[in-house]
Amino acid sequence: MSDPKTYLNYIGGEWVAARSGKTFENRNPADTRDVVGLFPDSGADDINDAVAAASAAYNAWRLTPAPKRGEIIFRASQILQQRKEEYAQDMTREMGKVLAETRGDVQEAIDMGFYMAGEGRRLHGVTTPSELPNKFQMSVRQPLGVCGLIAPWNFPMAIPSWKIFPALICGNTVVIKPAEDTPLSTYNLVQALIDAGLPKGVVNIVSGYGPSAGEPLVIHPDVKVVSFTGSTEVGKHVSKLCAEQFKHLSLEMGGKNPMIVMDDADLDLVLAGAVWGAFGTSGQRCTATSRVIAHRKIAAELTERMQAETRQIRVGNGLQEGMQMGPSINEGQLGVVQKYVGIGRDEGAQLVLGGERLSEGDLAHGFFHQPTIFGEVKRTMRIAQEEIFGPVVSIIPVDSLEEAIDVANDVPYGLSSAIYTRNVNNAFMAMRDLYTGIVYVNAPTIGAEIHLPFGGTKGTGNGKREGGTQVLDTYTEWKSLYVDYSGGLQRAQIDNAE
Ligand code: UN1
Repeated sequence: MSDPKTYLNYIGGEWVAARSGKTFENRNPADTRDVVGLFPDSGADDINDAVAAASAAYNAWRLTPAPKRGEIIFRASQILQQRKEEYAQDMTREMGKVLAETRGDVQEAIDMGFYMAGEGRRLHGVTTPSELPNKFQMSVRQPLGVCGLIAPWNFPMAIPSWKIFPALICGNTVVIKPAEDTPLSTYNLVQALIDAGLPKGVVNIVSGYGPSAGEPLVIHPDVKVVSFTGSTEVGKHVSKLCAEQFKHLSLEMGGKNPMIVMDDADLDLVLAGAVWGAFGTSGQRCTATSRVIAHRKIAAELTERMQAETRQIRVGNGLQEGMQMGPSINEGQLGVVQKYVGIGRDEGAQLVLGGERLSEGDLAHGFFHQPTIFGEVKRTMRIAQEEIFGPVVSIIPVDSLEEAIDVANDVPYGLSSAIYTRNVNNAFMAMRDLYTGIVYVNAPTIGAEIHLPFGGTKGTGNGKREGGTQVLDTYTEWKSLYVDYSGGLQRAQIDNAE
């Protein structure tokens, strides 16, 4: 294989190495002999440079009319459409998920771009009557300044787009630190913006690790907004750092997403949804279906059919057409999966399928693990409570809808949930009582669309949402404007009181 390409940080419109000169390797998790590229191993100095560039660019960008900002984002989405296949290939190479999924990831960024471009002609505020005569009032959204964005590796282009596009349309400037496992896809996203005519300094990329590059970004006093997607443990740390300076903070963290299957469900439909929800992206989605809460009347049949169906999944290098599941992202994550398989066995859950690393032939060069099903899982077991972020699903038998909802809610997370039933009353009961940010009926827990709010309750988030128009609240502050054209002093609450 040829020498890997060396990538640079993008600061103030210039491509520059980390000041330390250090780099790190981005390797293909399906074949670690393949080095995707060398990326800057940046530190606080590089972050300071990038924040200074973003600060310098802020005023002109803030004053650029929002529809014009939207046109640049629109063009970036068109460019992404043209490069979709190339960028999907890059993403599979650095992240491991199969091509059908990385095409979907690029598509999600395209969708987000077109959606946010349109927001440039909306960004609605509210006008409302005054309690006083000859007085006008309204509220408008104002940008905050420099946004520090920290992205995860599982959706290497989609999730950066959920952060960058809304930040920009609102008139903010950006410093983004991509995940160290998947920086190339963020570079590709930013390249599309550059080619679309984004002014220098408006978006800056600094690659590196969390403690050395992420933390200096979070604590920089000129960074007014922080948006973080990653683990609950790191999110808690980020939250404490931001609290010191009262920063706007959006957190998207873990999940332990349940799929309830009632005894009246269409089991063919359940099967397709459960296998996709659990093993799509090798289970490495915050939205992955990690618990199937099955009515006891159909639990045994469902377990048997899931085992047969899951056995058919073709696991391998996602660049090969026809593969359905790729590797874990890195050795550490594979280790987590193996650890939880051990915990599940020790806890007395029934290992129905899988449970081993895959290492025949070329698979030995990647971090592949068998799709794994545990049956007869009890709600309190660690494999039913803790996020695994790998191809492991637990089937938990229950006796009623009430018990199913109770089990579903009895975890520290609340991102996504699903119910399969043909009974409309069950469906509405679940939509009301499942305490998650997203609920699906007769569809798996994955597959959110960008124009509805995305986020979760409890340990999943801090009440913020990405997607939908709700994301704009992270990247703006409200300003209320009162215009008194009466020509006299009018005292609110006093002059018009009875
Ligand atoms: C994530 O798992 O981190 O809803 C994001 C979904 C995708 C996004 C997932 N659209 O599964």
